[in-house]
Amino acid sequence: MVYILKPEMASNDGGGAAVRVIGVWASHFAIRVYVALKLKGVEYESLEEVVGNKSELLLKSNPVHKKIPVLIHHGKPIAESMIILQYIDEVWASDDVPAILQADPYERALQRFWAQYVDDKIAPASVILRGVVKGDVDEAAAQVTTALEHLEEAFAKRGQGKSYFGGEDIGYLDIVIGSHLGWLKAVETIAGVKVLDETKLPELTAWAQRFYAHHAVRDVMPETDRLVQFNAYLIDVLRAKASSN
Ligand SMILES: N[C@@H](CCC(=O)N[C@@H](CS)C(=O)NCC(=O)O)C(=O)O
Repeated sequence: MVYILKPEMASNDGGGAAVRVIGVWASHFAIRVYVALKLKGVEYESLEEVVGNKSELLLKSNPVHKKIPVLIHHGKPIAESMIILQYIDEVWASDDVPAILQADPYERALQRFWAQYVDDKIAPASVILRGVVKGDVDEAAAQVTTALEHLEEAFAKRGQGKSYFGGEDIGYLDIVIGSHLGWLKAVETIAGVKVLDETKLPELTAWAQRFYAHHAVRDVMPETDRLVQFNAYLIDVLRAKASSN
């Protein structure tokens, strides 16, 4: 069972469930953590942050970056989504649960390379296309297109007829790229640019459909309309904060 609590309701660092996630439902960084826990079959308590009003628990748990997501495992906080994914994979490792990272060191290195590439290129361009951060919209659109073209090629080369980047099941890179899909779809509505074009990206769009349908993903991937609404709300919150400073 998944419990939903407000951060203020969480007692302290040592309280609550064994596994807690401080996050925001719409955050692609947080979605990664939810998907990884679901893939491993780990029950968790979801502590939803209020946008624009960071909880004491978040500030205490991630005092350096003050960002979500944070995984709290038996009271111990772990920050940074990609580090959290690796932690989850190491802690819940047995023959009965799927592995997130592949066994082969070279495959692992490739997946980490592409995961970092995705966060360096897609995440910053996406917030420009969403109007959350100021920047050159055409340049941002071109950056996303180039990144997706590289991923299309990488999937065709690495996937070798497999369903996912991770092979027959989703893995590290699937989770990292897949977490961006909701916002990429929302960007198409918000900015009016086609980013997931199936004629240009046949492998990637087919992979995206499989990813969305996966049992660990379907319940935590927000609907595009909700993300579009959330984006407008986020922009309002940021504007109000900027004008009050
Ligand atoms: N590199 C971090 C990025 C996390 C991040 O940027 N989180 C955003 C929400 S999507 C956040 O907490 N922003 C609040 C802020 O920047 O103050 C990760 O992978 O976890």
